[in-house]
Amino acid sequence: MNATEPRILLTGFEPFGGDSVNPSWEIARALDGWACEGHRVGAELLPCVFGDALLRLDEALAAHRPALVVCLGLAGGRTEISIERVAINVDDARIPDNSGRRPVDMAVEPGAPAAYFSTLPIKAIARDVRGAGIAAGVSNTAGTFVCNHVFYALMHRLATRPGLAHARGGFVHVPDTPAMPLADQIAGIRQVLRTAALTRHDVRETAGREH
Ligand code: PCA
Repeated sequence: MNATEPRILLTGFEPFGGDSVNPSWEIARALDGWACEGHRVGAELLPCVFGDALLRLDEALAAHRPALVVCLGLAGGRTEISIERVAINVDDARIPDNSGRRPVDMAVEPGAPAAYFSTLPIKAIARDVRGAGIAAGVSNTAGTFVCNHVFYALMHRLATRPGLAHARGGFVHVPDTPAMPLADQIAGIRQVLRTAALTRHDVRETAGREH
């Protein structure tokens, strides 16, 4: 591996909530080492545990020093690849995490801003994934569980750490299998990374909803 090659950090989560697999990690590990538009993908597994997931994220950021970070998580019940728009500074767990932690109305980062936007070109990504024949859309909520926790912490780090000042990042939720077969999910995330690597300015087209 060329040490000067810009890196894409791609994370996935371990299974949670009684599941035996998590497609987010299956996708990330399938793409580990992939050469994407002049970048090299490095995959890392995050625990589905409040706090501990951020320690792993910090280790991964330090190890990869990425130009681009895309964190993946499973959103059971959704049927399309969801490009998340916004991370909020709230932990509010409906179910326990994998260590039995269940924070309610806690800040991810006390004293930090209420929310951060993804710095990925979310609409161009959703458009291009759909163009590849895979269901995708912009989502306006990443929830309040460990995925939003990681998304918020990632964006806070990108916004505040000088060493990460030039890195862009965001979060993508994927459907369960078999709602979307794993091969389609992998193809969809390849397109997410291609568009994210190549596109600096998002397209101006609505992904708005009334509710
Ligand atoms: N999905 C959960 C946490 C881990 C995952 O893959 C979520 O959406 O918060």
